[in-house]
Amino acid sequence: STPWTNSIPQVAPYGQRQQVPELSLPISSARIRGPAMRQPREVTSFSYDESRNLHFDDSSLSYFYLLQDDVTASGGIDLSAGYSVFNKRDDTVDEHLDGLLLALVDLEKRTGKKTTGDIITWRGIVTKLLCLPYSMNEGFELNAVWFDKQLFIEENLPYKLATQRPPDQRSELMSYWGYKFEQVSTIPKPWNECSRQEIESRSQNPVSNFAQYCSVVKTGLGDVRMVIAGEVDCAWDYKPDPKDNIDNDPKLFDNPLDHYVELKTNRVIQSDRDASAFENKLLRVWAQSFLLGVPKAIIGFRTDQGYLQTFEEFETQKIPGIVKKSKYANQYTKWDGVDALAFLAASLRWLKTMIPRAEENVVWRIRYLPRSDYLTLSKTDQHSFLHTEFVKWRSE
Ligand code: 0WD
Ligand code: CA
Repeated sequence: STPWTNSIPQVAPYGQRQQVPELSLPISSARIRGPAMRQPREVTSFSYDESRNLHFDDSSLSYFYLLQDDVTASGGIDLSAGYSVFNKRDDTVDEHLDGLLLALVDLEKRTGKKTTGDIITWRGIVTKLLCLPYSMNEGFELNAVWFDKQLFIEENLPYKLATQRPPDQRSELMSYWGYKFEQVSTIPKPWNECSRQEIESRSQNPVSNFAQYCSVVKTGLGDVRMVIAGEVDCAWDYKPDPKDNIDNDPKLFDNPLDHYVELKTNRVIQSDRDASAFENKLLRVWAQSFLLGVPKAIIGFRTDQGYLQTFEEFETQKIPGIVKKSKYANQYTKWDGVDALAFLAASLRWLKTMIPRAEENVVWRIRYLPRSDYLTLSKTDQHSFLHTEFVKWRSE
């Protein structure tokens, strides 16, 4: 393996530094070997409805329902159907960490306990760090703030909006195919609670991406504990009722995370090049599912014209091995899950130690410039992005 894998970055705890610390972390040498990922545990969940209102329940959770025969018999399902009536959320609206923080207020009011963890953020942010050693063409900016002895991290949306190239018609359509696939492969209630009518008409309504179901999990890597929230596309069968889990015997525990599924679409694989592109894409699929403890991804394969041809299940834990053994991806593009996790461990520890925890409510900017060798950190004069209701609750 590579020479840097055993080198631990020289990051002294902030308080021990006399000089202004060099606030940068080298991507290619920052590796902490071996810290174990804690098994994620769901602490709560919440839903956005069709009007983007929040509910602290599972109302927007969907359930997988798609038969291979339905896909094959029709000669492929047209994923462009209904594109002209797509109800698309305006993603230039900055929601910060609002949904997650309000769900924590709800949880903490119910249980009377503060949710512990060093870092609180969206799963998508952690995915970016986990994939960074193999996604060095994509820049990003994050904002971070210490509050109530916890480090909150969000995406710096203005940077994203200013740097993303305006989507062309083709990529808009392709992203619609992803949402359409979610619609044709899910039903709003578990199968045994759905009428035939509900099942058969599931793809009749206009597609919308307003409604979302999110799971909030506690997890951790090395000595950094995290609370992360991420969107879960659907449950495979059902979600266990917490009331059925009051028995504290771990052997009897029906873990809600075990039932979750990530949905994705990909072009049908017809060449070695397609296979290698797919294996690169599996990095993100693995990363986002792994972080939340989602055991299964279902990939819908579609033609270049957007016709769904087939779908296939991938076990999250088997994805790194599939890519490692494959002959398609070459040694330069091949990713390694262990190395990606080693970088994540180093970067989380770096953030936790380098952002001065005594300075609460000061916003720090974390930057990765495309193709650069470093993650960097700088102080801003912005005010905290945390929802006022959360701040008020935690200040009581
Ligand atoms: O940096 C992020 N991840 C952001 C997340 C930036 C701004 C907003 N959000 C919100 C999302 O709207 C959602 O409410 O955070 C919540 C959960 O996000 P996540 O699970 O952390 O997001 P990520 O892991 O990046 O993406 C998961 C899915 C995507 O599906 P695919 O299969 O393409 O990975 O969440 C959706 C998207 O469908 N998604 C969004 N939908 C609308 N607007 C957005 C967005 N800004 N970000 C992710
Ligand atoms: Ca998805």
